[in-house]
Amino acid sequence: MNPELPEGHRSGFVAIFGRPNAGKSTLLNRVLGQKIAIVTPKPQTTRRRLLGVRTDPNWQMVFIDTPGYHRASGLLNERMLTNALRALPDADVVLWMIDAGAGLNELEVEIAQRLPKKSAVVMALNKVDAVRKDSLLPIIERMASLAPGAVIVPISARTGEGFPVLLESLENALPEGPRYYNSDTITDETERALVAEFVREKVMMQTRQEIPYSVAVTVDAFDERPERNLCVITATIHVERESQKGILIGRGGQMLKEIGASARRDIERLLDSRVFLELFVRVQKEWTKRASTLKDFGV
Ligand SMILES: Nc1nc2c(ncn2[C@@H]2O[C@H](COP(=O)(O)OP(=O)(O)OP(=O)(O)O)[C@@H](O)[C@H]2O)c(=O)[nH]1
Ligand SMILES: [Mg+2]
Repeated sequence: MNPELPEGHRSGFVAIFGRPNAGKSTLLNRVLGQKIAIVTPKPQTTRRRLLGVRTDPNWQMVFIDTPGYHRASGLLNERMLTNALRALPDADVVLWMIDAGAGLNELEVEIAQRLPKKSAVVMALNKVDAVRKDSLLPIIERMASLAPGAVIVPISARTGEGFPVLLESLENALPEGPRYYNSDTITDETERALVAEFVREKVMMQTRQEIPYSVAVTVDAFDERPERNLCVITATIHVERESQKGILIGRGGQMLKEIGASARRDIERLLDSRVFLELFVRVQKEWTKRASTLKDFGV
């Protein structure tokens, strides 16, 4: 253990687990006080595990944001479910998020049985800002019966309501341990990988139906020019069909221009630099159905 750490220093891995759209990635960004995880109103936004670290003088929490659990069909969805479940065995604490507007059903009963026995469970009842307070009690009772002994905290990841209580509950659930990461580490993701995700977020926001789920983004060039406070980035948006490419580019390139402009704003904040972002669209037939392309696209 690092000798400068206070006695009783706590640390551990916190797996953020829940259905698609429960607000897991919103919570991760709140934990970190900055955006690294993409968030959209559409379910199944997060495709793979994403690590975020928060360090306090007395503790360090290593959060793993995961894809939402669901009944998977299709290779991409199955891979996303596997990515979520794989985070569980390593978790000291499972932070199970329930959307107060959606409640829980048989799927949660099944999930409760899959939780690792050795992990502590903290349940967050999220989006309490969006529902009537008197609808919460029945859900809390069901949550308590699903995971006896779990701490239950009503929160709003969006407004921050209840968040300090949640953080304290997580701290109490951590075992004693060392710092696993430097105190200034926020994530182990590369800037390139975060940039690709930020572009994918804007594509998901701007498109409908199957297109949000048919898109992968790769960063082809990432050229930092600190003397000009500029970063020149080229990225490709991969789609499955020619028709999707047409929609993404839009009339006179308008759609692609809007995606680029909103992604650039987020990327500039992330890199704290001016950004020149050039986007291309490319058809990769049936990439969501092939293991090799899923691997190329980091899913
Ligand atoms: N009203 C309200 N909306 C929220 C809250 N937390 C998240 N949201 C919204 O819920 C939607 C989904 O949020 P995400 O953070 O992407 O959810 P997620 O659990 O990561 O979803 P997946 O990655 O698809 O599994 C977004 O539109 C968020 O803005 C909350 O506390 N209150
Ligand atoms: Mg997410």
